[in-house]
Amino acid sequence: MKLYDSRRAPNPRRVRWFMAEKGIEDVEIVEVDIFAGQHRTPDYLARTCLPNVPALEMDDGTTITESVAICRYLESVYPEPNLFGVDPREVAIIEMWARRAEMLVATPLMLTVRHSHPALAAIETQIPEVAASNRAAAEKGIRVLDRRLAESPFIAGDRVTIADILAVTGIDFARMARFRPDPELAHVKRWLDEMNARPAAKAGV
Ligand SMILES: N[C@@H](CCC(=O)N[C@@H](CS)C(=O)NCC(=O)O)C(=O)O
Repeated sequence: MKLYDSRRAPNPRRVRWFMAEKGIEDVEIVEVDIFAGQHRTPDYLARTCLPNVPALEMDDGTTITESVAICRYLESVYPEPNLFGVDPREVAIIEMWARRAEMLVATPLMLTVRHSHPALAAIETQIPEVAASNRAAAEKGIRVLDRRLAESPFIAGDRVTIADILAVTGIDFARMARFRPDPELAHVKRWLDEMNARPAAKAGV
């Protein structure tokens, strides 16, 4: 298998972190320079349909994009350690928190960076108001996480799951917009320190 990756981009980092948690080492990493437009070549688009990284090319040549779909596929091929849930109840809880992590925190933070960082003007028509409104939305979303983390060691329960990976990679990327969670959110701080101390946090960064 091949992972089409872009080292500094947050969505590919989700997959690298996920693979590191599972100890997956037999996926070839292919670096795609999105600032040079390598994800927009006819060859790349013929395989992915969308100009996005990450993309995973399976052994039979089937190629998928969408970081969470890629992680789900990898979970099927490499089931341990489990990061998506082991029974219907847990699968539903992890899915709920993964969607919240993505919609309330990670996506708003990515849009904050895309619409404010000078380097990203190369790939985005930047609108300052979009950056500001998404920053405010993410601040609210992180408060939701803080309430959850007051009662739970990790976002979806008592172990690391895909939900934690989605949230932490989004928050980390937002450093590019000088965004840090309010330090008074003690539960988020405790969780971030634990997540960033994991060996998988260093996967490909
Ligand atoms: N929903 C997709 C988003 C993928 C995405 O937006 N990737 C960014 C990098 S983080 C990208 O390919 N950007 C290239 C561009 O916007 O031209 C996923 O989860 O993989």
